[in-house]
Amino acid sequence: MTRQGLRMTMEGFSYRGPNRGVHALEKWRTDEEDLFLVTHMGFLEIDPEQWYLEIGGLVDRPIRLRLADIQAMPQREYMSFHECAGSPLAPQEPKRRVGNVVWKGVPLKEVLVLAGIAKEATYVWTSGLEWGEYAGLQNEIFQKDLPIHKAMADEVLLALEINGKPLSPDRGGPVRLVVPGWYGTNSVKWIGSIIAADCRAPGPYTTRFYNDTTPTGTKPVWAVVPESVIVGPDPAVSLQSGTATRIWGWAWGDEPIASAEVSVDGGSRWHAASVGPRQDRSWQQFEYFWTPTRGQHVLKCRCTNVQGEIQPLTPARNTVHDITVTVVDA
Ligand SMILES: Nc1nc2c(c(=O)[nH]1)N[C@H]1C(S)=C(S)[C@@H](COP(=O)(O)O)O[C@H]1N2
Ligand SMILES: [Mo]
Repeated sequence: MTRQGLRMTMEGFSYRGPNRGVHALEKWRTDEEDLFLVTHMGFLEIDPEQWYLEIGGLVDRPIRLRLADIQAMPQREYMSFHECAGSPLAPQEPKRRVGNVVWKGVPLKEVLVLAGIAKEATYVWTSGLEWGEYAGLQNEIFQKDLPIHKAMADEVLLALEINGKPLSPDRGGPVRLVVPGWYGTNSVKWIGSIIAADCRAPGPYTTRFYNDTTPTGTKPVWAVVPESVIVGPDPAVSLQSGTATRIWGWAWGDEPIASAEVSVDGGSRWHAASVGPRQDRSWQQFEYFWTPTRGQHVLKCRCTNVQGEIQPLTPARNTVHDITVTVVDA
């Protein structure tokens, strides 16, 4: 049965982000206008009055919730970095589409409990309501899955708000899934159905795309691995020799970041940077002071999480970020 009250406002893959890239990310909490937007098959506009969420599969009581039902449930706020994994067609290419925002909504767990999720359920499938074409595939739904331990985690939300405002249509409103700590691809926008299951979802967005090849098989693109970016200095502005210069940026990952390092010579030597605190799953600030000499210099940053995982120098979505700065005589 096709749903009423849905309209595609733009078709096809789309990416929008700040013109200055990561150098625009100066605030701890990213303003929405500086937060990237991604969609595979198009943007959807949903009439909130006609929207509903179906919860079925391995549950005791399949249910249908309207927007007012969700709004009436207890909500929580959660700060989290939000990062796109990059193109599923080029999974090793770093894109650095990231921000740090505050979401508000109803924990997914609450609706799973309301529907009486069965003991046999090991995965929760979530799908968006849009349709269209992506990478030569027609009429596939945007369906993702979460293993039960993450689906039942307190931070996973059916979000109604971002940074204190209702979600816009392009942001996935009226209700979207948010999976803090995991790559953006898992945070299904325009959510319309939830299915409890005992296996992974079979569609292209969980099998063909967002499933990295490893030496032993494949690995779903789920938890975010450690990553960091240099926000300042902005390489578009030249620096002054002999002047103390702050090199700073953000570091994040599903696990907290324990340390960060900066190199000012293209990666020959690394210096410990100071690392700030984390709130919920926010990003963490790092900084290092450097007094440069005249010329061009390649600056790099990298971070390590509490498990000892470090960013690689080899091609990867979280490969070490570098910028080239020009230093002139003061
Ligand atoms: N329904 C739906 N949800 C989706 C997508 C999509 O194409 N359709 N794209 C995903 C991807 S790849 C990312 S990175 C995030 C982007 O969320 P944002 O546009 O709010 O930044 O949404 C995810 N959720
Ligand atoms: Mo993405």
